[in-house]
Amino acid sequence: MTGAAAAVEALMLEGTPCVFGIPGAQNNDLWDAMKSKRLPYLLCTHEFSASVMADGAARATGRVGVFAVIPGPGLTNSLTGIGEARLDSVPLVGLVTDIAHGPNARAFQVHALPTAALLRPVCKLVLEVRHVSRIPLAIHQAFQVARAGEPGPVAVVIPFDLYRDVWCYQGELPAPLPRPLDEAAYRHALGLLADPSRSGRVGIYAGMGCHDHPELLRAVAETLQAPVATSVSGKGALDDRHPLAVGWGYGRFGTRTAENAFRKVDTVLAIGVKYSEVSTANYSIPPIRRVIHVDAEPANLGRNVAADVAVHADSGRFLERLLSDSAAIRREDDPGLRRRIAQDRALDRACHEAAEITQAVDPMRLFVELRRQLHPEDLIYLDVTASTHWAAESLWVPGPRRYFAPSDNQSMGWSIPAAIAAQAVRPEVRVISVAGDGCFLMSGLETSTAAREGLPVKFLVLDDGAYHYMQMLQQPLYRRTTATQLAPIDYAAFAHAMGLAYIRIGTNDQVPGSLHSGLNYPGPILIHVHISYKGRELRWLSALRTSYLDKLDTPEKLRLGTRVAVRSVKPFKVND
Ligand SMILES: Cc1ncc(C[n+]2csc(CCOP(=O)(O)OP(=O)(O)O)c2C)c(N)n1
Ligand SMILES: [Mg+2]
Repeated sequence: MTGAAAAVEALMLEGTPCVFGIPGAQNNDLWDAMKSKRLPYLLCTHEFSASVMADGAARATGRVGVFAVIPGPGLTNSLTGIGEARLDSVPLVGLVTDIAHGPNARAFQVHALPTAALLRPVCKLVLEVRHVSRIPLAIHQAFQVARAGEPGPVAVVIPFDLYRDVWCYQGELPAPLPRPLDEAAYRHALGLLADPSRSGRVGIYAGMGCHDHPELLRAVAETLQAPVATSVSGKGALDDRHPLAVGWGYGRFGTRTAENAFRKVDTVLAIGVKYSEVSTANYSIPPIRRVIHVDAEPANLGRNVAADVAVHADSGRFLERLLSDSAAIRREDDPGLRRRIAQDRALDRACHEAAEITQAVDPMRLFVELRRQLHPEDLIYLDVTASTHWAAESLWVPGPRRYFAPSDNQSMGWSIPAAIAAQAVRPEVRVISVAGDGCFLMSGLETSTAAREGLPVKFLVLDDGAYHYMQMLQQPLYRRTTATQLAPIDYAAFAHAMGLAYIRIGTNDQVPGSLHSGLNYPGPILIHVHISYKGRELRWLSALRTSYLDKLDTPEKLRLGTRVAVRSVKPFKVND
């Protein structure tokens, strides 16, 4: 078998649903083998999309996402998406073709950038193949490592000439790596949870690591009578309709319900979560008396929030063990807690529903309507827009792996390729992406892929003609905005050019009807929302601002105060 055929067989043995990428002279053998062996592939328009598509598909399915790129520009284009998967703990395998390295390899080959060296800082592991016989083994090892512990991207670097070499293989899958559970630390955590006089009221903070164990999480929460808050990427780990679900983030930046519920919490049980900068609005998470931190990666434990008990464990194994000890940790039914949560959630909802902006669409009006109209199985991909924080606050997510955002690398343009890939591997569900207009300009041409393939993604673009996210960070500190205005775009013409249907939503009144028409259109459609952010309070931003100012030292505060005072009285150019 050729190296290319062996690579494809290995991918098929791993159950790869689709390979995302763009062919080039160095990996045409691989693409040809995919076609011969009927391994599904999806051609994208830019390799940023290749890695992001693998990420989007992985998040939607819980399985390893796969992409294939050429060395040089294909590789460097893909680095942003690999970086997102690295920081957001998403399992990817990248088949990165390399230049030839054998004794007869020539100097100055095309795309001769240092492939493995470029990949190493952004990958969990880079496997360099130097002989055709190693190709399947390296691919299987890559899948194993990508899934193990804290998931992440693994690159398999294969010099192109090896794809054409021939070898005799025995196809064989290695056993999965064991899921960790530090028994001593578990006992310690159990001891604390089983003693209410020490642990008091328990609250659960659930991250992305909980997505594959929603039933275990629910059962543990009910046993402990614990309110459950999630990180942004953990949204849906517990169905938001559950009476113990309090929404996202337990500080001033998340839902009011979570903030209130966690004021009364004495011990937080944080599972599969990293307390990263964005998900804590610049580390402004309130301190809680006792912290039990559970994570599959020991280096994550207690990093930003000191842990009284640090448990190196796979979330599923930890939750299973806790349930097997449920008699020891069971708390009395607490109808008062459930009533308070229900009241706070009703209050949160009422705040979201009040339209505060009338000159164009109020972002909350859009998300409240999305919440009403989404089906429980729908997948929604958010981008790096100011709106992502309104969405996190207001969208209720009825289960795991339905709500996705690029959390810790904040890669603009991510939602579009991620949503297309999700639709490719999950054709039975409706997939929606929500991008700001700035994000849309980064990867909007990828919508042509949805049109070409007939993938009926609903692409929402929130058009405010600007980088509002940057404006809201710049304005209070500099009293002006710089480099934030976007060119006006004719979105109807753009949709037509890409082969998408088009609908525009210009006012709050149009939101229910037009959103309904757009979401129920049978094919891919651009839903162009003329949005205005002027005047809407954003809890995440207020918390971020306070935390930022609190952390400045006195000279920095003085400099900032002087700048703000001077610019407040001097006329200045508002924009750009
Ligand atoms: C690739 C990349 N470049 C720059 C940034 C910094 N950044 C974060 S949000 C943002 C603006 C987003 O604008 P838009 O998509 O229009 O969203 P809006 O906030 O206006 O809804 C920028 C430039 C980033 N996160 N990623
Ligand atoms: Mg914008």
